Amino acid sequence: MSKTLQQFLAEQFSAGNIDQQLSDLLNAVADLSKNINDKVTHGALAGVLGFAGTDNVQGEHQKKLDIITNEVFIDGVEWTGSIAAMASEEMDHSLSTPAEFRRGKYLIMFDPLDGSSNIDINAPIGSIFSISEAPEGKVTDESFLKKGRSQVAAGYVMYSPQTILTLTVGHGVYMFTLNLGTGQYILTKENIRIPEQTQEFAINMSNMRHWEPPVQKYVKELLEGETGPLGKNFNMRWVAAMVAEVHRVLCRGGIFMYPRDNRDPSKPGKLRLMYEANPMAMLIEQAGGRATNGHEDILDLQPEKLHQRVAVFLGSKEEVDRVTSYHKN
Ligand code: AFP
Repeated sequence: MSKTLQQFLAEQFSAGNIDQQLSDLLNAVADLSKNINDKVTHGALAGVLGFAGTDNVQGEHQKKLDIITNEVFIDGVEWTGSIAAMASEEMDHSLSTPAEFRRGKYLIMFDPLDGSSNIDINAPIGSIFSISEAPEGKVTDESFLKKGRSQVAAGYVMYSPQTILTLTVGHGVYMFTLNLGTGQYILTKENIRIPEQTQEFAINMSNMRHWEPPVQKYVKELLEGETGPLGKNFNMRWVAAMVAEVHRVLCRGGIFMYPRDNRDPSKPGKLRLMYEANPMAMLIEQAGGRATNGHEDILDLQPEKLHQRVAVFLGSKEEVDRVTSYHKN
């Protein structure tokens, strides 16, 4: 009989890997993702496509689904009794659990819909979440600013041909496929390992002239293939949704890069540390890969702002080690 997410979480609880509050929170995230999946798959039929006419804290034009999915996340976790507060790409500041609900021991951060530019062209999108322990007493934005290595759980839901929830609670990486008929998430991949070597890379090549020299050098070597120093040919992918890139890396290896570039020195990259890079870095390391900002492991970075950006190099260890070493020389 196939194992459901609920069964998996009950086993993790029995093994002492998670407590009841974390189990309840993860079950709630899985449930709310089904709501998001329903809205995403109905698209134009549900009138959820297009721009909302507002901007988020990043100064980005929000899509209707960005706002809708943010509300779905808030409504889906605030009542669990598992969280003290939450933070989101779509909210300027963190939100403490309303007084009507029991305060829990965890903080949750999320990008409710990653890949917004893919929404209106029916390309892959996803939700990313990160969970850590809350401090005693009042929670502020600063309470969230802990190194990624302190996360207790991280994961994403990818909305694509299949709806797949990928999760780690610090003891390996597991994937669950949503059975639309029964509404259950079924375990379909376990103890995922990323091959140390790869012949596949992902980067937005249109930004090449803005990259720093180590990235210019590395990508040039990738393009030289077997005629260059790496001695093998590489394939390229770019899906424009981090969830889809990370999913591919977990499934078959590869290196995904979103480096800092010289366009805007105030923005050391496009991706956000707290609710994109950190949760993905936990998944990648738990699967035997590596994730750095070009200089050090992402999980060891001390956050300074809730919405700060970071350069990201993640995936097969051999290639992430290589491009990171180029930053040292
Ligand atoms: P949007 O949510 O604005 O589409 O950005 C998605 C993202 O943050 C990340 O998921 C992608 O890997 C990356 O940006 C794509 O960036 P480009 O639009 O520069 O290709």
